[in-house]
Amino acid sequence: MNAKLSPDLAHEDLDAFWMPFTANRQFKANPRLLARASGMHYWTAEGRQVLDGVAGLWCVNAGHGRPEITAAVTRQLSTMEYAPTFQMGHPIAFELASRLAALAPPGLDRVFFTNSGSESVDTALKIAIAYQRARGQSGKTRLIGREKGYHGVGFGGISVGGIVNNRKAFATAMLPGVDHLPHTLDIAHNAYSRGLPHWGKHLADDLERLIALHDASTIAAVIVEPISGSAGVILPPVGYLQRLREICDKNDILLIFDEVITGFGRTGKPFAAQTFGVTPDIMTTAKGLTNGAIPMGAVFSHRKVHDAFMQGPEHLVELFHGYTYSAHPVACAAALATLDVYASEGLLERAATLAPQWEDAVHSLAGLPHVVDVRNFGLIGAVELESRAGKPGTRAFDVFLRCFERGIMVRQTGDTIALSPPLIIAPQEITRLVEVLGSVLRETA
Ligand code: PXG
Ligand code: PLP
Repeated sequence: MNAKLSPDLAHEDLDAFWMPFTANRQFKANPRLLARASGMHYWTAEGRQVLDGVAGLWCVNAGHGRPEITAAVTRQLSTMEYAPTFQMGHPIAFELASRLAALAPPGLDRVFFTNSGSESVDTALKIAIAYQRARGQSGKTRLIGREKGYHGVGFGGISVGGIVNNRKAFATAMLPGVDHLPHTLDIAHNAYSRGLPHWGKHLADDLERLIALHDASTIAAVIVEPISGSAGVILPPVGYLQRLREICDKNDILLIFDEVITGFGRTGKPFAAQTFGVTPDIMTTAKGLTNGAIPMGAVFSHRKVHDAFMQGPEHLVELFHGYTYSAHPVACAAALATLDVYASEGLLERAATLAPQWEDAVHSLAGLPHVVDVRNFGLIGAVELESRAGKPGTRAFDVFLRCFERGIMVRQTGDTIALSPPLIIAPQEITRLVEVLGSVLRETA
């Protein structure tokens, strides 16, 4: 028998699941259980409808319960549920890689499959270091990340990442030879910027300082999120990413964009690299690749990076890396169906169309109690609240809870409320999302 989905689960029934990134005891004392989803909505175990303001966790870009994806997954499960991709192949893996290569920024047309964003990041970091070695630069092993960066939870990802709570318990276990750029959040200069902030391009120049300190001959790659989501929506100042690209080029350092959140239409083009007109050497993705239906990630490498590996004897494995479930056939089927939905409904460009209404809507929250900043880009929004003295995060958590009770799902990180709805959102749903959030902000002390 399948587990029952009952609204009156006894407390014991919740004990065994050690929940990720959750205050387990607080949650289990007062659980929020989701039972069903369709389109823009979840339904709770009690049957209450909740408007999804965060696309699950930034992944359900085409909305919930897409029958095209369900059908493709079901068909694949009954045709071939699993096939290895170590020294074997299956056709839709190649088809998917080609489809993705065609969507990617110019040159990024070699695709390595993973099962999550964290695995994509681990893969990209390993490719970067092995690439330098493959071309005779084996001293280039250092990695440069950024303060407040989120690159998943693998040891590689937390090492280049810059979120203190994700790192401090593991401090001595992290990768050696990692340094960090400063983050680009500066409320004093940039509060209430509409779209990209204009102040802060010079923060990219810190990369030159790190290069002077460590020497370019020791640095393999720089990894940044074009827009960071997890740390509370931090935008790149105008010109900042271009400047990082210039400095990397000048110093023969690879630039990796972590597009796990920004990929697949969130910024109004397939990838933020295209929106911002800056092409990285490696790009990590996951989430929207399968609309969240089946776990999958993909790492896009520039052909020059890939080709550096293809030099030795042809019978040898070029990259000693891969996952049992790399290019899992069911995930490939889900991804192909997802790409079809995105294409037929123009969803990878829809955020650009909605962006003006979205920007006005989220900025209408400026001036409400405790709001200190509002940020937006594409179909991403954030409202930053002043922290309660001595109790950081509690104000935004209260807002999150009240929003859920009022029928909208938002995401809280620290004292920031983040919004990233499915790209199918209707204009009147944008209005409703922001109205409910606004009324909750008005009544939260
Ligand atoms: N890189 C980036 C830029 C991410 O945003 C990951 C890597 C890791 O992906 P996986 O699939 O291993 O979780 C992420 C994930 C939030 C939130 O609310 C963001 C993520 C995950 C969960 C919640 O901001 N990002
Ligand atoms: N641990 C053991 C003992 C294994 O045999 C394997 C894979 O064969 C792994 C971990 C890695 O699992 P995956 O390939 O799913 O990442």
